[in-house]
Amino acid sequence: MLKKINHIGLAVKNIEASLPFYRDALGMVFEGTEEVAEQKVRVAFLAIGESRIELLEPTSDDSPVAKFLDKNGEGVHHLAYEVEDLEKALADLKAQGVRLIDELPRKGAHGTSIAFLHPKSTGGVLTELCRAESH
Ligand code: CMX
Repeated sequence: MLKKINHIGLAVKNIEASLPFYRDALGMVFEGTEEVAEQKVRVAFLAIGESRIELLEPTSDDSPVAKFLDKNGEGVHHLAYEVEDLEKALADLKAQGVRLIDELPRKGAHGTSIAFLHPKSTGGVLTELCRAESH
């Protein structure tokens, strides 16, 4: 069902303040920023080899990422796996009793479709499934 890890999401207070570490000190390739208005976040992608990290910055005080930062501070927010067929993956997981946050895919960054699984079913790790490109 899974193709690979697509990205690891890290919650940060401010993308610009976080970039010098990831882009300059670690030397990851900065691929730009994008606002995902529907989820009240601005994201930045940084690539290293096949892997990427996604910095998530809240765009308002009621953003879910703002709530995460209040509760936990900066740190790992979610793990995103890439799947070929997102609807089928969600149906299969639901049939196996996995609790879904999103029953239907929604819009992620870079034109992706994404859906989150509930941390209660994943050992506390917020897990995203994504389909890489819009078909
Ligand atoms: N890690 C672990 N647990 C988390 C969590 C996290 N990052 N975020 C939320 N939870 C827990 C909550 O504590 C809550 O637990 P309880 O049910 O025990 O209280 C549960 O998950 C549900 O959280 P919620 O906030 O009550 O549920 P919502 O449906 O309102 O929102 C979610 C869930 C995950 C969508 C939202 O919290 C969130 O993080 N949204 C931003 C998602 C994001 O990163 N978007 C950018 C994606 C861009 C891309 O990747 O393409």
